[in-house]
Amino acid sequence: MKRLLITGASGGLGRVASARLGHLAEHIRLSDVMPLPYTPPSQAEFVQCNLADADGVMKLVEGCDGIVHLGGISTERKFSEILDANILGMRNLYEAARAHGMPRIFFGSSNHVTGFYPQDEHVDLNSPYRPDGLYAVSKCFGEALARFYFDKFGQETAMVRIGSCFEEPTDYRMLATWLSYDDFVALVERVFDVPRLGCPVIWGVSDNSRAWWTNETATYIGWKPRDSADRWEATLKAQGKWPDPEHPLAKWQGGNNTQDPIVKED
Ligand code: NAI
Ligand code: 15L
Repeated sequence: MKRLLITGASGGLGRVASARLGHLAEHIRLSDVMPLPYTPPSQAEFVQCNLADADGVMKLVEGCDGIVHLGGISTERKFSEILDANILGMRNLYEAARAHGMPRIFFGSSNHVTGFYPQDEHVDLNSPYRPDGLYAVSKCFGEALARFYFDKFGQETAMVRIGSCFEEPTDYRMLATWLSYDDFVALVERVFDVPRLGCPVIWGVSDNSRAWWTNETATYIGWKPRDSADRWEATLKAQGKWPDPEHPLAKWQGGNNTQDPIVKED
């Protein structure tokens, strides 16, 4: 690719993407509503932009051949914030992509779109949404929007339902949901390498024995996670991080998010 856009570049995963995806394009355009909290790699430029600003997003996407879309609200917050970043922001991004040659998109969706499934239930790609909060509802909207732009215009998107992508698993639930940084990077590489992507849903999860999700309909992507949360099981047990079976961390796939209150507007 000539130019890859990474949104949400100031966030946790954006930082990983900025540091490790430079080889995918000659130029990297990083963007976020907040300033970058680190020095960008040498071939990268930074454009500060609010995803809710349609004109700003239109300019941001111009000249890009691929987009790793990580920007947005990533936890339960006031609906007005979610609306701006995750709903208007997605609409603005897809309209800009449509105007600028439909660059392929990696969309950072979330496992919370099915957070209200119990942990003993297998969820596959045909299972109905059971979002566990308004943040999760906004990701359902994002997936529906991406699907619509594919069916109507042929816009390709990988809708990646990321599990828990952090340095290491830190609680019982993450033994099932963890996605290592290496596996995340390898998945982004495959999304931009595969000749025909289409618009698949992919569970972004490492090869954890306790995982609840499988990717049998997206094997053509050629992504095989190599890491596993299994080796943290003994440590977490020894640290006493083993919840009662009725605790949300052990009961619901969405864990503690199922208990979040609706956040009041000011
Ligand atoms: P994060 O919260 O650390 O980063 C998100 C970034 O988006 C922040 O830097 C924030 O300033 C920016 N942002 C928020 N509102 C914006 C707006 N209106 N305009 C422009 N930028 C805005 O989140 P993280 O962990 O890096 O996640 C990245 C993406 O992946 C998010 O969309 C999140 O929902 C999704 N995801 C992440 C998971 C994880 O385990 N890290 C799990 C599931 C989904
Ligand atoms: C998400 O969707 C969030 O963005 C992230 O902060 C974690 O809470 C993650 O899911 C998770 O389920 O662990």
